[in-house]
Amino acid sequence: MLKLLWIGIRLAGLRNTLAAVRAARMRDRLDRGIARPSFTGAGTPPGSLEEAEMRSDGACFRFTHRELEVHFLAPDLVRVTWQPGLLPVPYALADNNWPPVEVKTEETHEGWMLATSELQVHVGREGKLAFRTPGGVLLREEAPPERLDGGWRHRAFLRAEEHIYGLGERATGLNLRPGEYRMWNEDPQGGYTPGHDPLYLCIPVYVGLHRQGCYLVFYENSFEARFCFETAAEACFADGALRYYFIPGPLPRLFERYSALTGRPVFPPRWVLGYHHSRWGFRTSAQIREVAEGFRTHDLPLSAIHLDIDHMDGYRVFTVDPERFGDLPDLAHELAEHGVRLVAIVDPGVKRDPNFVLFREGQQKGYFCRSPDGQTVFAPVWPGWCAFPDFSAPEVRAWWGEQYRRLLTVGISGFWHDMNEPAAFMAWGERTLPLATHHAMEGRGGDHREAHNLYGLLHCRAGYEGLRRLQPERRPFIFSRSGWAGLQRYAWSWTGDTESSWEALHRTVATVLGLGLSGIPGTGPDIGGFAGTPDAELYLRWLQMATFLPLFRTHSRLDAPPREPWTFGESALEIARDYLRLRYRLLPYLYTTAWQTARTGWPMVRPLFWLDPADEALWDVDDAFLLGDVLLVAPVVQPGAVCRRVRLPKGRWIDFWTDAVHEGGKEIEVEAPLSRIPVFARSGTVMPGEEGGCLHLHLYASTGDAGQGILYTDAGDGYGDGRVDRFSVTWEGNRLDVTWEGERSFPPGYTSVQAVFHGITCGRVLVDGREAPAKGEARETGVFRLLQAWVDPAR
Ligand code: MIG
Repeated sequence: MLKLLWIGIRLAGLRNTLAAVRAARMRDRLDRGIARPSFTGAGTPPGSLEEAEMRSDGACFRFTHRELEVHFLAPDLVRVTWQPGLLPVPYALADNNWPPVEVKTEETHEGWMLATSELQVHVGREGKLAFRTPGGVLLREEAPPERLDGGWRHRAFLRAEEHIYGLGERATGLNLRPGEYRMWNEDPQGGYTPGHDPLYLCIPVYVGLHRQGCYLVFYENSFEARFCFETAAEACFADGALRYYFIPGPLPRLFERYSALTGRPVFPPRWVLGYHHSRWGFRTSAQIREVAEGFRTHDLPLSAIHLDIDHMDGYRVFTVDPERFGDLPDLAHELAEHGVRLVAIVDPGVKRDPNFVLFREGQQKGYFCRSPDGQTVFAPVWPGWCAFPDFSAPEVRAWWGEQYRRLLTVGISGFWHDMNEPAAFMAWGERTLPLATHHAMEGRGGDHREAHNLYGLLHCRAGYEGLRRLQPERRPFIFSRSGWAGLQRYAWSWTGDTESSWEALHRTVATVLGLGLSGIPGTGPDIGGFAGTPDAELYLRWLQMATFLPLFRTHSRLDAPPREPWTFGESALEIARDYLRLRYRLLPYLYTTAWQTARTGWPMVRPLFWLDPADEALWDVDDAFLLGDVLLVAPVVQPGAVCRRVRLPKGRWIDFWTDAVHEGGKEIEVEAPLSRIPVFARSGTVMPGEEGGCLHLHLYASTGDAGQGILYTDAGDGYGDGRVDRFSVTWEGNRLDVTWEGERSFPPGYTSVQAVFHGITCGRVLVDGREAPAKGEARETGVFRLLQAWVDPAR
């Protein structure tokens, strides 16, 4: 406690610490009448089914004490609504016109059955629900929901072997069962250790995986909730209607559906996939110049430098300190010449300062959140006392979105949304706005109990929509600390204030995978950990892992020593350089994967069981992941380790470094000296890479393994046409055939093509019937229709 206070004072300053005491007192006064949900005690069941009314897309059922609506949006997507209770404002949902669904209804022994071509929903006479496949296989069975004082308790039976994944951002293991979790976006302030719950980005969505199949459940209810997975899955909500969606597997289909419902992920501009360098504490533009120059002199590629709160004028959002960053437009220009962008932080709190235009305007127009008596709610954050825009009003979102213009005009290219849980300094209790705070909720009205978990989502929506209007020819890049279901439509995220420890490095894998399985595909950690000082080994292991994650960014806390790649000594610098360069060689593959994600909702980073859900040995793997369709990455998460064991899914896997071929479906041990992170490529794939304007087609194909590859290219930004090149790998005896379907010209940005063979040694190689010249291990091929390679039996 004392230690926390000390960290608070050191980071936030004495004035803010004192303000935090006053703020907590005021909050306590405002919230006096509001009971905290306890989620315990007996609830009341729905009673008995009294009336059933069939409708075109489902049915309505009246129970003694409740109403139930079952509504199919698609044959494999059903919405269930238990009332009474306030219906949600559909912030989580994408705009969709679902075509009518053919639903067969039938009265049964137990109650009613509603069936589509993909799913059966059974409704029992006491309010039990069961979800089955068309063949009758039971996917999930639910007890009648219980009504708690204003809220709900919802229980589903879990199979003995059933695993649970999701719930947004969690610092616990990959499989959430057994465990208890809170839904309440929270800033752990200063740093969090593995096991901490909740974190910044909670989403009431999870995937259940068992021997009969898998499914996804999404509760569209933003009130505080508690989830518990023991023998049963229990979800308790503090208020609102009990509305949820059920989607049956398999996994890829399930994420296509979920992202059709809540929106496809954004496709960021290509530069976002490069390396980002950040630190809390870059205090002047001179310092930024120096860092950028350091990257150049040390021959390290760099795509973006981030400006934390230090760049602002007294922490006033959307401003730039005239003394320390007065030449920001020049700086942006200089950096742009070297291909480096600037990203600036945007906190939602607006400093209470009558001389600050944004504050005055917000006050005049009534755009800030208010208490029930109509007073603006203030709470301390970095700038001191702040007011908080009510993003649940469209006119406030429009106004906020307009403000990004100020940053665009000084040369900022990307936006970093922090503190949007929303977080506030409170000496005790919840570190956010008072629960009594009023929110517009699109005119319907609501309080902070309902709006809290939506705040980050709507902050990002305001930013995204503003940027779309301000520069319609560009794809916005926002990454956000908080959010809710649907955040993926507007932003990426990062995993917040991780501690600098081996355990936190390990946990990050599960956190990133869990976010992907919650529909948030673009994320990554602060390389090296936010709070603390990694040694060279921990830093390098973290960097190696993040090379294969969507967001590749180093960042650290104000009190951490500099963490530029050259601060760890010469040999560490060399290794770091190799990985930074590797990242850029992988860009075509990363970009294609991000594009695929934007179309399908599949996570960019996937758990190993994605490839073989029947292999139960993969269900708990939380120290390895798949990146896209080709790569399997097994980071080293132990100090001093020079080798590690890796469980490979079925099929053959080709070592990324040595080209050694491994039989999958079992565990292997591989070398992992400090310079090497174990990585494997799935045999029977084509992975696009690049170097110096040359497109590299990495053919990972051990004899007999067939499959596909894909390459997406476009201008790298904007909404113009893109081009898709598809590759397929087949075998005729010992002849490998690769066909290329796409346009008959070089993809934009490339002037030559090389094929690189992995897992086989080829003798003769014909490209559209002509001998292809060897270029080291590779072959110069140009654009081709058909490549034929004969495996050299002598080698
Ligand atoms: O209360 O802007 O997670 O990345 O450096 C801390 C300062 C506020 C928290 C973010 C962190 C950022 C820091 N912010």
